[in-house]
Amino acid sequence: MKNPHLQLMVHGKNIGKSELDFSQKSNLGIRLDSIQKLKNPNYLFLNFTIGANVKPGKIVFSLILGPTINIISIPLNQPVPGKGIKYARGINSTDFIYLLMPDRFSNGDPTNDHYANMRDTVADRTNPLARHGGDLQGIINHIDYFQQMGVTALWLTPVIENDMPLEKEPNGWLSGYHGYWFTDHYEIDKRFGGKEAYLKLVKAAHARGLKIIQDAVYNHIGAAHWIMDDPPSEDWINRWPAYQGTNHREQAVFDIHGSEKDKEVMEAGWFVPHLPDLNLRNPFLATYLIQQAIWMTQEFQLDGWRVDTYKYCDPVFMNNLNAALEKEFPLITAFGEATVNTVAAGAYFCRNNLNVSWKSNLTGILDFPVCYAMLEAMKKNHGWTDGVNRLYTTLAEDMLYQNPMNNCIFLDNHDMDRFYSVVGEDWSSFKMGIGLLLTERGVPHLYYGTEILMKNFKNPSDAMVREDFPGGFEGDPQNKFLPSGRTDSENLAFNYVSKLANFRKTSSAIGNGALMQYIPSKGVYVYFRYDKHQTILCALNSDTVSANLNFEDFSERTKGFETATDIITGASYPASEKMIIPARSITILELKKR
Ligand SMILES: [Ca+2]
Ligand SMILES: [Ca+2]
Repeated sequence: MKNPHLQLMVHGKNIGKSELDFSQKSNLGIRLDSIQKLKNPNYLFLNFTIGANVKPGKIVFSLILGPTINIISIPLNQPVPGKGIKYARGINSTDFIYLLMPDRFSNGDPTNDHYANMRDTVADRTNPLARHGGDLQGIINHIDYFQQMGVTALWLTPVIENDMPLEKEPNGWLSGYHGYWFTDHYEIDKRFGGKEAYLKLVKAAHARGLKIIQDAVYNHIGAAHWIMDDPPSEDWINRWPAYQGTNHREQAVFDIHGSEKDKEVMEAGWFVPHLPDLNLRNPFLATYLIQQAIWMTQEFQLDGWRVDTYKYCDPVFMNNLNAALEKEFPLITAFGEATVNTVAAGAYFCRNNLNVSWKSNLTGILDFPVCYAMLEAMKKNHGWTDGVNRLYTTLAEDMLYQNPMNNCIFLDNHDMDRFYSVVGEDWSSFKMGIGLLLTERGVPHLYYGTEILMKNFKNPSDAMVREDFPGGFEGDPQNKFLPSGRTDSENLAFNYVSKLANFRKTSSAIGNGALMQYIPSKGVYVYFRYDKHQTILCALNSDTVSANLNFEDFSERTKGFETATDIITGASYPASEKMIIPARSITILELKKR
């Protein structure tokens, strides 16, 4: 590894009082730099330097405590070949991401649905808030489906162990089916199939050209995390005299007029009472998490990261983590979940062109401002800054990002009302949304089920937008993975997504080209994606009357082209004439010189 340092945290009753013997011959080339002890006698931190010529093998040492001798042996594996570049390839704007929740997608192995020795022993599909039994084998079983759809990367909600109890709360049940409540950072949840199934999934996905994005949470842990039973020191957790929730106001982090108090509450206040907030300024904890991220990336040959609750994390820690990953894996990317309403706020949390005292080094963000703007383009009448003009004005502020192409764009996710419901189950709006998603700048992600018109609002709870994929579970009356199991309109939706996504896969202009957008006129928004090989014209008519598209109005980009081919229908039009863009539609054309 490029970083030769390794910190081992040893945990055991009074282990901090033991004597260390590190004289074993197998440790040749491994230097023990220091031993650190804390007030809590149950921990010992050992700092090693792994010499450049050390052979794969083991780090072996003994801890002698009275009459007891503990011999500890830590495997030191050969690094994965490829110098951190042949794998960990990163996610970029040529990719099309499919976001899914393993518990809700497909149950490929009913033998792992529940374990008697875990806190939550329930797998019950009749309870929307309980675990349902979906797993990694279920995902492996549907790689064909992703490929048909034109997906190039899978983002799974977290796969780390969530050994949290199923609890009855006044507002319903609480269970860790979604994966965001870690209880052991070094375990893959065995109800998903454990490490073996995860390795199998990565291997199967890579063999078919699909990348894997892991979902990380650094802001908090589940209250049942093993560290909570015996914290190395009290300050691993942000503690308050009485419960203090975060204020959720990202402004408090960057506001030049803001107070330290508000900032402290934002970053160190808890997300909810059952998720202890991690003190990422503690150097031992920071090293623990950074080493875990490096280990995961290599062990499972991950391609990219998505980071949950990014804006609530200590920014210095996040920069150190991003830099440490990039040092080992130069192509790796991460996009942070920063739920913000403005471009300036989004830019603050990733690589930006802002003149600010602290600069983030994050590759990109989940682009909420563009998401909200795309939804408004379909839902709201156009006004000076409303409707489709909001999308135009939002993208016009891309100057604040170092590279807006690194941002991830989307129509909904597991924390939002489902897109098809948001647009009133309107087929025209659906096509406009998918058309925008797959042609606008950035890395698009689709939330599972959108392609088969899954719907719902988050009422009464998030579980309503996290329903099981029909056909993913034994005994499902329909199998919507197959055309025969889908209704006509579901097939139309799937085929529309698939057609555009597969076109996008081969389109250099959409994958890597520039964006040029024109000021919308009467609700018609025309933009181009282009590079020296290809020019794509997109015309979104958000109005309720049809409009004329005159190619000459956009001569900066249309000059020299003779035909325009609709990439959905295949029909060609002369680029010398006007074209009709029907009301409430998007037309996507490839311009050609005959
Ligand atoms: Ca299962
Ligand atoms: Ca926090």
